Amino acid sequence: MKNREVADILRKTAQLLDIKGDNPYRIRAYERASQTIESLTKDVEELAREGKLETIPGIGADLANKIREILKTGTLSTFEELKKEIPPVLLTFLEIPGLGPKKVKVIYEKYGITSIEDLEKACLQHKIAKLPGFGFKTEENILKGIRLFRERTGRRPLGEVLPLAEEVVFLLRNRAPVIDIAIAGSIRRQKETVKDIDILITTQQAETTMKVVAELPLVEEIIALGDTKTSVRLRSGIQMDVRVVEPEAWGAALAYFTGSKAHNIRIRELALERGLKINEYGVFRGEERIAGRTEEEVYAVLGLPFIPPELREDRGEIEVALQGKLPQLVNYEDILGDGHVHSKYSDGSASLEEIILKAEALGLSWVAICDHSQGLKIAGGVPVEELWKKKKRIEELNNRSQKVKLIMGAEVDILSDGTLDYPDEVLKEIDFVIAGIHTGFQQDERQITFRLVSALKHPLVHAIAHPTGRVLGEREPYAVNMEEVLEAAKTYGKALEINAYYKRLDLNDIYVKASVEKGIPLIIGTDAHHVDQMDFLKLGVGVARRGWCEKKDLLNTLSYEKVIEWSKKHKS
Ligand code: DGT
Ligand code: CA
Repeated sequence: MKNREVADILRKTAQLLDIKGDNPYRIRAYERASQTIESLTKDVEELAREGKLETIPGIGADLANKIREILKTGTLSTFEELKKEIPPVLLTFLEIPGLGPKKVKVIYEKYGITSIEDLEKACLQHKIAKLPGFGFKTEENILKGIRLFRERTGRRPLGEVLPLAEEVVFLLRNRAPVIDIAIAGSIRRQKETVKDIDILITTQQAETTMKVVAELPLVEEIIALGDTKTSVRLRSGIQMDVRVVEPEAWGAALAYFTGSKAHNIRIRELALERGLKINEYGVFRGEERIAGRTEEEVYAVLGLPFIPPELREDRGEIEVALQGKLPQLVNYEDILGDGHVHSKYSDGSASLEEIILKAEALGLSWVAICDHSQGLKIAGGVPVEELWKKKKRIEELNNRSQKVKLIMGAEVDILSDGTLDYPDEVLKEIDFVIAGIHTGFQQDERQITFRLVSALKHPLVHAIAHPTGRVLGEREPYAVNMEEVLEAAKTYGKALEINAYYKRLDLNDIYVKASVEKGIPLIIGTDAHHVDQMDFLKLGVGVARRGWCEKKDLLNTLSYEKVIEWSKKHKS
């Protein structure tokens, strides 16, 4: 057993004792022991084997016995007894900010509440405020805590999960006898947030492969271990399901587990109309499997071309596929530049030279250096004199650097009244002006929309940065009428950004699709404040593809010369 698991049982025991109202010294002893074991650099199992448990500071004979019991039986009888008295689900209540053991105890004893949903309901009915020692303020805090708890334990940004999934694939390719391996589910569809990691495998040796899965260094806990399906929880807290499928069903399983569910349902209807049956094992006419080996084959027998995973959301992709009118989605390889990178001139960590090197490594041919404008002091906004130095430096570097050109840009703050944070005579000298809202998020819809539309109308502005202002899991979009913003972008011929920073992805897929339909130019910008973050470009391409973007819809696919040409044309 790992130190973490032993510590976990000791901590939960302490918490249940606390909810029960047990002796504080006893509770404290379990708590301390849990913390000690958790922070131990040596393996607790090894210490037990060497008979050295008592040498751990704070672990006396009694606790040493308990630890030996945990190591031997996998649990603790005290803990098991407590679980009979107090529902262990109350332990999750303790993870809600604003709730401690004393309050959990009262809530449970008074109302017998054992689920977060019931707790929320009781708060909304003001039953919690009535309890002794609670009140309306506490009730409000609990509601806020429930929201935060849900965000924390709910969906994760794709940018956080994708690298984990890719590492798993890399490790399994190297360590296990896999033939085919692929990431399925929402990750394959490049959805902005994901619930879990879905992996599909074909192999001749299922048992061996699943053993390797269970022993991956990223795995924290095995939920279920089987020959066809293994579920684990990774250290980062996210669940991963790995399925082994037979080679004849690879394509059918990949299609099924890529989803989305809504897309699958439509596909199934289409199959039924043709007298066929489709499931994760194949497409069947009666008993006979007529397709299943590849996804292409599965779609083909339904009379469809291959539909890219990013489109599989039942947003009209099946209809246009039937008409043979699927969009030619933009590819990562089509991207020639990054439209939004911060340098040391504002709050970025990289020099212009470092940005050029990174761009070269990514195979890009241009980068727009968009540092913050003068008034945004907390983000190192660039004063006008500095801006001229930056411009001169960019010109020098562009004369020297052949492969990668820098574009003299600025991320100009749109002030509360809709005016811009540099005067026109300064803006005139900037080749890519991307305007964005960084303050006054609380203004009403009318004012926020007015600010964005004013910026779009401004003759020296080229684009709007992160148009809705949302930050995944942290900040809702500001109140804005996006229809008006899109209409203004179209009217004035301005671009909207697909901000590719992993927590923004703003515009989202829905607004990207709406922009494409209106013919509004889009530009992907990573908003990188560190060169590593320029890798987020891929996430931006994911959003673009989910929004049905073709090569022509993205300014990033233009050569440096063409972007400069576009920039001049759109500065009237
Ligand atoms: P999420 O929530 O980020 O995990 O999103 P998905 O799409 O990865 O959803 P997940 O992991 O629950 O299921 C993976 C795929 O399996 C899903 O996209 C479609 C398929 N699937 C799951 N449940 C059903 C179902 O009830 N009916 C059909 N037709 N397909 C399903
Ligand atoms: Ca999933």
